[in-house]
Amino acid sequence: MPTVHLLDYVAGNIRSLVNAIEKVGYTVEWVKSPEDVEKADRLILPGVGHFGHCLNQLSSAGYLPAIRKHVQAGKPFMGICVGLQVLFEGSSEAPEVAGLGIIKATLDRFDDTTKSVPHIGWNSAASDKEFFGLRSDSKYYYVHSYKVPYVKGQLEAQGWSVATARYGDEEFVGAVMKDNALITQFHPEKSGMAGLRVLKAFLDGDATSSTGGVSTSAPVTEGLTKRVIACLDVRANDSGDLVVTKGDQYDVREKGSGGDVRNLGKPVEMAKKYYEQGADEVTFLNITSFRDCPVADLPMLEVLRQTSKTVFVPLTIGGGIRDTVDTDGTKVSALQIATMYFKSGADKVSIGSDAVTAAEEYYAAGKKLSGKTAIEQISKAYGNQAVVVSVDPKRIYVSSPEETTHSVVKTSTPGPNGEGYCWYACTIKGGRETRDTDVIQLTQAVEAMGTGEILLNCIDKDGTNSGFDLELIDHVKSAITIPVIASSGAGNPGHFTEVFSKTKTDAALGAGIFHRGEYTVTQVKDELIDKGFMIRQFED
Ligand code: 1PR
Repeated sequence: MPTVHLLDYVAGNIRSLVNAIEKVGYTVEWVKSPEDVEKADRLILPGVGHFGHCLNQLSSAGYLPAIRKHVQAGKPFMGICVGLQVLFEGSSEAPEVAGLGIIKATLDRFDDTTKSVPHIGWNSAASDKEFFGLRSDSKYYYVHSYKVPYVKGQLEAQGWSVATARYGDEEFVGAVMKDNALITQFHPEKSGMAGLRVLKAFLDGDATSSTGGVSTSAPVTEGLTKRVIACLDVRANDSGDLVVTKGDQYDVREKGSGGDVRNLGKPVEMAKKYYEQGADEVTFLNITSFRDCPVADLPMLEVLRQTSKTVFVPLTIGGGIRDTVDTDGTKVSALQIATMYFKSGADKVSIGSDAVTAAEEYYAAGKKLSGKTAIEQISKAYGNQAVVVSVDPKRIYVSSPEETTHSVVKTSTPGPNGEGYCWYACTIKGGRETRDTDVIQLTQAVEAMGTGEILLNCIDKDGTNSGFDLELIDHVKSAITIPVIASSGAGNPGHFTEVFSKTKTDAALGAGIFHRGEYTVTQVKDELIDKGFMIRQFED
């Protein structure tokens, strides 16, 4: 098999890129020193995380001159995400750090006054000239807070062809190419078939690859799509097998005393099924901690390794991401656990209970960041986009706002005694312990710590098939700027339409609706398309 050189400077989920490269018929040779770059024919520089951190890493290992030489010699080069950004002159993310300056332009942050930042999800890379298999009617997976603003003619004057995307009222650079170089802000390895096509065209050296996409003069609807996410709660059942399960208000046992853990299927197979139905992301929540197992043997690591071979959209893993002690007594940090998951194919980790504890400590310290929380450490090492906080709130009803110091919502579904207000209490340990911290306190604290996204469950709604808690979603959306994934209660495609039309949620997640075979992800997306939402369509 032909080879490609991959420069890994600890940039997060490199496994998916390797899987994607192998899927399109190439093998990876690792670049271990600047001399290896000189030997490389095709070179890929992946990247997630912080612009300054990335450049400092590359600089201290002596890679920058070798990369510059490779690109300027016109040899095949692909930069992905921060691997794109380093080719520019600089970024407001780290004004003191200079980029390679091969492309004369700088990056700045998306404006978050009118939209969620980071920009996470599926967007276009549209161009009046197709290159490297890019199609103006395809959608690609982006995750970043800083972008190269598109200024018509600026990069073209330097000889680059440009594909752009639009987020709110900002148009930015999605990909550029010149000769044998293709650099993309999006992640081809996470962009389903559309991304694999781009990767293959680059590796084949097929810069003018014609894909049969839309004629370039066709109108293209640009913008971020609404994401539909499939969530798999995974645990060992009573016979010790790893199964996908699903609770009603977090109770995963069949009704009746001594009921078995509900077994709805096998995690790897189900993830593949949802990917092929068009799920924009797949989330695994490990709802037992597999306490008796050494950390390095966590069953979810193998689930991720297997899943990432066939599922080319982002994978999130949650459950048990916290500092812990291994079975042999060794201390293992949350960052080390997250690293194992990233190396196994996860793109994001989702933190539940530990985030609540961290938020409580943050307020107790007078809103001072300690730098020591799992959220801060993981986001510093892998970027904000790699950290999701999974919130498990439940309603506490009150008759008037004065009855509590917490942020309340005036509710249209009053409490059991006719109470007209409620606040949302955070829970930990899978909903078993309720804390005196509300959902606004929690989400604002974890946003300050560097969380990239909120997975907003709702225990009252979980498994009820009665629709999302719109009041909860509005409440949280109005308090933070990072994206929110609405979760809990989806029972039919109309519930997805409802949550996207009545709230500003960035994504919506379903579990039971898909596992019980009531509806497919495709049916949900068809309904959304029918109602006029911009949605990524699955490409074979
Ligand atoms: O606290 O960091 O170890 O994380 C534990 C994680 O496991 C948390 O994300 C928590 O939400 C999840 N979890 C713990 N216990 C349960 C349980 O069900 N007994 N699952 C549980 C929560 C996840 C929801 C569900 C939606 C949609 N379920 O995301 O998928 O409610 O369901 P629906 O569409 O069927 O209504 P830590």
